[in-house]
Amino acid sequence: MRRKSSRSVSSSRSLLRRALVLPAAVVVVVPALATEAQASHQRTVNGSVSMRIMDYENFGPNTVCNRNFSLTPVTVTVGTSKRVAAWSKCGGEIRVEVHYKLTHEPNGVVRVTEGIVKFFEGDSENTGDLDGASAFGNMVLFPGLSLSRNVHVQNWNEGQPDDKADVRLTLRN
Ligand SMILES: [Ca+2]
Ligand SMILES: [Ca+2]
Ligand SMILES: [Ca+2]
Repeated sequence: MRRKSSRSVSSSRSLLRRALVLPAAVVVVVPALATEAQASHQRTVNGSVSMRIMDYENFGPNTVCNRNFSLTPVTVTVGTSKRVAAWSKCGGEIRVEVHYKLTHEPNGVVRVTEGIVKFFEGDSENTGDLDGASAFGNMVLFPGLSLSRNVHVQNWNEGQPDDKADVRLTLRN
């Protein structure tokens, strides 16, 4: 049942695929060149965060919080950037924040820069007492690609190693 016309369609699609450096799965869902051009000026980044946070307690066992959540999808227009922040709280005294900047570069690439995880510990979960921070390396998200970063932070400021968090950030363009 193969026809010559279907073969030529698939070969032009593979040219397009090479030109845009897109994986096949993405190209297949795009029905026409007009839509392709339209889609290329905006990219949406999805993602998720998982955190394992420990709150040191003077008496009794330390509190451990396992948090897993999806990030609100962020759409970025080509040539522009958006800053993103997400956080979780634990044990009445700790707040862990993840910050980064998304920049939509040409060819659908989204670059993740200025990534940092901040560890706050104090009188409440809303404390401004920043006791530790870890920067994470830039991520280059090609269209259709997912990348993850694992980041450790702890209470370096007050020398309490049982106040800590292990954060995994996953982003998909
Ligand atoms: Ca504590
Ligand atoms: Ca506590
Ligand atoms: Ca503190």
